[in-house]
Amino acid sequence: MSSLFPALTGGTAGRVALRFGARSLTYAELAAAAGTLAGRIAGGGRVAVWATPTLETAVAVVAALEAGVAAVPLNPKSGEKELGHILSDSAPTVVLAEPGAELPSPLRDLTRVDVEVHGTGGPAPEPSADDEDPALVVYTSGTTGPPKGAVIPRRAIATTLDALADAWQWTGDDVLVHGLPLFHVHGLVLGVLGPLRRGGSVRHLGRFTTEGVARELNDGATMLFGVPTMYHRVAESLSTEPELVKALAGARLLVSGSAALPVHDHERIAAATGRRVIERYGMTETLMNTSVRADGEARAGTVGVPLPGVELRLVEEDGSAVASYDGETVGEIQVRGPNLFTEYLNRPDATAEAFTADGWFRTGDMAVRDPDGYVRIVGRKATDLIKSGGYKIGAGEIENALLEHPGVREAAVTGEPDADLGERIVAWIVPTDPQSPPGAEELADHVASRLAPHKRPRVVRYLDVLPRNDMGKIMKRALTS
Ligand code: MCA
Ligand code: AMP
Repeated sequence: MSSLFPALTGGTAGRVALRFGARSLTYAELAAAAGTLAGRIAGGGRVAVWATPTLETAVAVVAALEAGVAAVPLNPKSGEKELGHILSDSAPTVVLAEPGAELPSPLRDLTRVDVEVHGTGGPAPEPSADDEDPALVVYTSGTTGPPKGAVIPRRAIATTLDALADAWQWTGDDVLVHGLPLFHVHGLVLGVLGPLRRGGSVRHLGRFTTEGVARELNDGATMLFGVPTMYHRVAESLSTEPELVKALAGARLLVSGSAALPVHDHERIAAATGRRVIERYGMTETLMNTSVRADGEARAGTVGVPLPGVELRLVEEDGSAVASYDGETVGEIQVRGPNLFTEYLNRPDATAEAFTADGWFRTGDMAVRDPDGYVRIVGRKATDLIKSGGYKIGAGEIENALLEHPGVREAAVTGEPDADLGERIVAWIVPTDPQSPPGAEELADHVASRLAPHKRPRVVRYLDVLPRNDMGKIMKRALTS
């Protein structure tokens, strides 16, 4: 197949492709850096990428794609247990990292390749990869067990980014700003590969701040991507940051995704800036499914219409399709199309379970459709999946980590509404010794070090016994404060 990034060899050589803080690369510089690295890794197996929010991560992923080699982005804050699982499951041959970055012990046995952003080599080798070949393996949490690696083929990336270009009138003239992490689809595929496929620019903030957003949008950036927590923080800051109001008012497109944007935050931003945030709906396994279009009506609380090429249906409990778009009948969203992943790595059981016999992917998201086709997400099938700060977090994974603490006899994890994070993680604990239960901070640190800091419980509640039904199953719906 052809390169995913025609602009690397097209007529945009002098244009800035990537900017991270004070450092940037033009398309010509990116082509040289990625080409040099691609030459080193081409023909080998999968590569892990130590996905810090840096220029090096962007160069490493582009190099892997140019070389036709699958990249496995790693959260640099992963705990040892989670990292160990991802490495043994994905079996990368090398790890690509920024020079000087200290890598934790599970990575020290792997060959390390430092990413040089000022390459001297020629263009990348002609990619020999096929459309169906894997481009990325992105780890995503399920309700139980450790995260699964979603194998995302090259055609899914090309398809989703081109569909978004159509929906958002996204061109090479756009300059995107964001502060999203680079080990998930949102920040990496949409936020870095998206601008590069269009021949446009991305400015990454290193870490999200409202000041950074204001600065960049007031200095030529045209689009903002963020999770609802970021838009909540924007909404909170508008009354005290006039520069931010001006910045948002002047942007071409404000896009939110990864979780539901609360109507209250949508309306507060609209009232202060005159601009409506556009919502799009996706998943690691499906990339993007729906969006409000740039020329459509950005109604609060809806994720818009299916993107070009995406088939979407709502399905009743018995598997039959919801017949009418009445804005009331709730069904599970199922999708089909070239935007879908191919499989969960090493998990044929989970892959088979995720699809219907005729190839529809079961998202687990519950929605209604308005008569004009707009999709509104109203909930999730599984209570054991928590969305906090836009991260999907499986309750089972945290429960298992908590149970490894000697002070914990029993544990159950739930999500509770949170104005900033959407949901906050709550751990319900039966302590081994009720006289001296482990403290909340100790348990948070325990989880943060084994898994990742965003998976740590924000609240710990202590019980004498967990509520269970006759079968012995924990009744999570009874766990409310
Ligand atoms: C706190 N920290 C700790 C501990 N407590 N570290 C170790 N041990 C502890 N006990 C550190 C954290 O690592 C972090 O460091 C800092 O303290 C603050 O942590 P936290 O409170 O968790 O962060 P936050 O400021 O509340 O983060 C909010 C956020 C973040 C910036 C909105 O949640 C975020 O980046 N979310 C994006 C998620 C995302 O991209 N999801 C996409 C997946 P430090 O500050 O140094 O980091 S969904 C997807 O891809 C699909 C396809 C889709 O539809 O988009
Ligand atoms: P992830 O598995 O981390 O890729 O997260 C995918 C999930 O995020 C979806 O199944 C939805 O539950 C949720 N999600 C993504 N975008 C939106 C949105 N715009 N509104 C509501 N939920 C969303």
